[in-house]
Amino acid sequence: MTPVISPGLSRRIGDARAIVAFTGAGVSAESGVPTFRGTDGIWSKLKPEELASMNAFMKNPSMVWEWYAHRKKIMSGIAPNPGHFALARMEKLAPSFAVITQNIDGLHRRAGSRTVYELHGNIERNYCMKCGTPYGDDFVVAANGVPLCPACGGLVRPDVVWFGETLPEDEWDASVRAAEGADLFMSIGTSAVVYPAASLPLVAKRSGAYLLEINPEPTPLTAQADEYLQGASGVFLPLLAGAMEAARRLPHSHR
Ligand code: BJW
Repeated sequence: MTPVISPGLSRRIGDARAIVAFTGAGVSAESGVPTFRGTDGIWSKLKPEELASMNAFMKNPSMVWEWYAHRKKIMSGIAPNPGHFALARMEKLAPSFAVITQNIDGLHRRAGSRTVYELHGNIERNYCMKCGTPYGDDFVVAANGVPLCPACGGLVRPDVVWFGETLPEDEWDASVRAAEGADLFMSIGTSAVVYPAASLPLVAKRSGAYLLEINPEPTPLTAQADEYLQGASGVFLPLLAGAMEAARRLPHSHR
C-alpha cells in the first residue's frame, strides 16, 4: 500500500504551533546504525545490562570498550537519512520545534536540526570517571584498548547514559518543558520501553498534545497514540515535511 498522510493530519501539522519529535534508534536504522531491540537489534545478540551499565564496565572495561570501539567505527562512516533531513526541514517552518532524541549518534545535528536534546549522551564524547577531563575520539582510538586519563590515571568512559544512571539534567528539564508545551508530539522509531524517556509521550498527551507514532512495529505506546503510521521514518517523515510545507504556503482559510 502506498504510504499517505491523511488530509486531517496534513491540516494538523500545518496548524501546529509547537511540535516535538521524540526519536529512537529506528530513525537511524536507515543510516545503517543497528537498533537495540527486535530481531536485528544489538540486544538480540547481547544483553544490555552486560554492556551498558556501570557494573558491566567495572567488571570488564575492555569488553565494554571493545563494544563501543565497534560502534564508534560504525557511526564514523554513516550519514543522516531522509528522515533526519525531513525533521530539519520541519523545524524551519514551525514557530516552535524540538527534537528530543535517545540516539547518541549526532545525526540530527548533522542533518541541520538546531534544537536537539540528547537524552542519552553522545558517543563522540568521552570523559575521565575520576577527574572529569573530557576526551575526543582521537585520544580513545590512539589508546587502542581501555583508555586511561593521562592527567590522573582514571578510567575514561564514553559520555553516554547507562542503565541505572540519571539523564543529563538540563536536557531532561528542557525535554519535559517541550513535551508539556507541545500541541503535536511525534514518537518516532523507538520501542518506548526505556524510562524515563518513554514517559515523555505520555506527559505530552496528558498536557493536551496530539500523539502521533511512526514505527513499522506496534509498541506499548501504540494504544495511547491518537494516530499510528505503520512504516519507516525515512518514508513518512519526508511526506509529513512535504505536507507541512504545502499547508504553510496556503492561507489559513484554505487549509
Ligand atoms: C524503526 C525503523 C525505521 C526499526 N523507521 N522505526 C522498571 C520499570 C521502569 C523503569 C525501570 C525498571 N527497571 C529499571 C528501570 C530503569 C531503566 C529502564 O527503563 N529499564 C527498562 C528497560 C525496564 N532506565 C534507566 O536505568 C535510565 N535511568 C534511570 O532510570 O535513572 C533513574 C535511576 C537512577 C538510579 C537507579 C535507578 C533509576 C537510563 C536509561 C539509559 C538507556 N541507555 C541506553 C544505552 C545508551 C548508550 C549506548 O547506546 O551505548 O540507551 S539503552 C538503549 O535503549 C539506548 C536507547 O537510547 C534506549 C532506547 O532504545 P530505542 O531507541 O527505543 O531503540 P530500540 O532498539 O528499542 O527500538 C527501535 C525501534 O525502531 C523499534 O520499535 C523498531 O520497530 C523501530 N524501527 N526500523 C522507524 N526504519
